[in-house]
Amino acid sequence: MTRRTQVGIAGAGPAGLILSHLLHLEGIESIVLETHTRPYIEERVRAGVLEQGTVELMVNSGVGERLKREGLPHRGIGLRFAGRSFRIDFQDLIDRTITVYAQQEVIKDLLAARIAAGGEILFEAEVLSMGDLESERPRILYRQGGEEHELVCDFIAGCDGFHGISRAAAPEGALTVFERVYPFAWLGILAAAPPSSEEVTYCHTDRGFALSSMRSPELSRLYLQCDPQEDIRNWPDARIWEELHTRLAAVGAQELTEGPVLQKGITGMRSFMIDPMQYKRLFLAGDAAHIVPPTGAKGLNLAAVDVRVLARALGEFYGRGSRDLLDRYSAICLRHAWKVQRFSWWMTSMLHLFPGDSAFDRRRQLAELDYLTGSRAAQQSLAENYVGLDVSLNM
Ligand code: RFL
Ligand code: PHB
Repeated sequence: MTRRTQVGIAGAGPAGLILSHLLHLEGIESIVLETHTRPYIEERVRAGVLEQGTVELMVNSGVGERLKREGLPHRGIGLRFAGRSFRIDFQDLIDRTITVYAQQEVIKDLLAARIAAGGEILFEAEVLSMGDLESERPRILYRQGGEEHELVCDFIAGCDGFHGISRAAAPEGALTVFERVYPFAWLGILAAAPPSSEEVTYCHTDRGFALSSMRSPELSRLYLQCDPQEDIRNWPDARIWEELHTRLAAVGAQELTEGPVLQKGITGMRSFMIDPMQYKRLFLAGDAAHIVPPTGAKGLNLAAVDVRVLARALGEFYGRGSRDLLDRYSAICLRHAWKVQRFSWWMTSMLHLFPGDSAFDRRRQLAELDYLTGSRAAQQSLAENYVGLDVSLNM
């Protein structure tokens, strides 16, 4: 079967769904193709920290009701090192805040809004390839229900994440890749236990990095730095809790509360960028275009920025016939994404134990943390990056 739409979107992650929603508000039609089922993507545990700009985007576009009710506004983060605890108070430093709200809840809210508005999200529809990208009618070949189908569009948005196929649809050599793979991973758990810190808390220790976060007053999200080759079977729950107790310990810190582990997994860490984020009528957004290490809590927020720019550019194209913003899409997004990449790399390198680190390297990290917690200027710099930098449309 051949179908037709204005914008064909590969992937129903945050990038694809926010884009489809914003396009609908601009009166532009789209079809989203998602390889997984709806329950699968609604339960996938991932990010949890929303920048103020992401919250405003959800609220101002009419999908922020539950987020406003159930999201946990946080006015800062915690930092622990050398056995001591510190707070970075964003509200006090820059008068802005972040919100803890699980990525899968963002997905549920967007899906519900799209489906209520008659939007087309095709589940278990796997994108196989893309073609005719140089023409005015690019096409997506996908498989659904055991059969191959074609979607003919004006534009394609590649929102299919890091392991998707859309990046590879651009010809060899069209996109330059910039990459750094880190020599560690995060072992993450979701536990039915009240959070052990009031705010998202980053810990630098001699045994490696740890992070205490949360999803709700009853659910903790905790991470431990581990070897990227680590086998999760080597980490029974008791060992995870013991290691968390050791790494999260600090003077005056709240006691870690244990509870049943509901989910656990290991995620490798990398920085990855492509330039440009566009090939002809294919526009790449979110993790399909860039990956940041999770230490800055940026991935979802970066995806939201990309598609906000893309929706506006497509709005100008269909509304006024102007290609100007579409032509600048990649430059605008990359300028922002590189700053976010820099911040995520900085947080990662300040807080993790790198294999082969010398005593000098460790002392330098501690001096950096000491400087940060002692300088309002340094804290302000962290705060404005963590809460989210403004995006300039002027290039
Ligand atoms: P996604 O979410 O990966 O969505 C891509 C979608 O495309 C589908 N897909 C296909 N569909 C059809 N055909 C194909 N051939 C397809 N191939 C793939 C996939 O099934 C999927 O539904 O990408 P998107 O939309 O760009 O969103 C990016 C975010 O999901 C990601 O950056 C964040 O989760 C990263 N991240 C965090 N970001 C934050 O902003 N704050 C955080 O606190 C945060 N913590 C995290 C994170 C990511 C983590 N993991 C597991 C990678 C913590 C972790 C542990
Ligand atoms: C999370 O709550 O999952 C989380 C918080 C902060 C990060 C990464 C992940 O930097």
